[in-house]
Amino acid sequence: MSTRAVTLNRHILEEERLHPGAAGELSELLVQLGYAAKILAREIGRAALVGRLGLVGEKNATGDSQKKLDIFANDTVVEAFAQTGLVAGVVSEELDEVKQISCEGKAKYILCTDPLDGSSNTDTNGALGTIFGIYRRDVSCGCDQLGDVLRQRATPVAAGYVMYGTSTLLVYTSGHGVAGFTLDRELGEFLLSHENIRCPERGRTYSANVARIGDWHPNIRRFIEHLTQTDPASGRPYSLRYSGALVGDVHRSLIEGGIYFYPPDPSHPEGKLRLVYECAPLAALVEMAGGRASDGRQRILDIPAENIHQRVPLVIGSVEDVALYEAFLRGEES
Ligand code: FDP
Repeated sequence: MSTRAVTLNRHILEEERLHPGAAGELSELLVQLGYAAKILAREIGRAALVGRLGLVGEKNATGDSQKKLDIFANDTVVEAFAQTGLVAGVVSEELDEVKQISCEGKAKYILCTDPLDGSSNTDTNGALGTIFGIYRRDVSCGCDQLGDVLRQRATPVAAGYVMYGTSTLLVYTSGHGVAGFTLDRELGEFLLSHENIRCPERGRTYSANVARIGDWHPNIRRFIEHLTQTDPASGRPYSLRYSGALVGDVHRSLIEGGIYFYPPDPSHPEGKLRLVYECAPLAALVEMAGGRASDGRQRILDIPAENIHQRVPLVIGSVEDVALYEAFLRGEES
């Protein structure tokens, strides 16, 4: 291993130097995220050996059954950020309300997180993730963490995900492109492995739970028929790839191109995925890499949050593939 390898912490510091007046606070939060990710990678890896698989017997804020790993992941991420004193509140898939942490002026940030994305995969050794968006709050509004979250519509100051798959990968943006870091377990360091990630303009795969196709808008069914028709000149048919973890499927689309979508259906009339801590952070990251994210009609990052667990439809990935989905949904293609 060469000492020329760029560690996550060095990369964070180098980005901080791009802002001469920066106080290093965002850097501190990103370092903590890296630390939490290492703990989670270790515990997910040995969960089957230490009795940490399976259900707790409770439902979380959005009605999903909670797994032991959900709770562990939530506690780990919340503690890692709370320790810094820089975070006023945390919104998490696993918490009913905004977790209030501090009202001090120093606490300039709000963390929105799905600490364990794809938790239906825990007991089958499938891909899992942690999604995060760090937002700057309006400290002049006093101690109003809920208001701070609901006022957020702009791009987070930093966003990304950790993917616990065949390796552990941390991918983030803080407004200077998108970079990915692979965990070297022996060194205990995340090392830069994916520099300046750009999402290809088109892909050859689609990710969706097509078991629900009968419940989707007929124009979405037409879109799938289009993707699966054979037309070598335009790269069709697209292959279906669906991991059951949003992070895993978005990661594939980010690296190789392609599209992930979760449309509304009768069981999820507003869509299934959560705006504030799943869709918006991933949208910010994918857009920074040159991709696109919408609810099929409008940009995810333009949708106002009405409540912290709000659900929206999500279409995300390569710019041309997402634009084509939107055109089909509008009925402009058939
Ligand atoms: P999960 O419920 O297992 O946490 O975040 C929600 C999510 O997983 C996504 O990661 C995933 O893409 C989707 O839901 C899977 O939903 P379906 O089982 O309905 O396909």
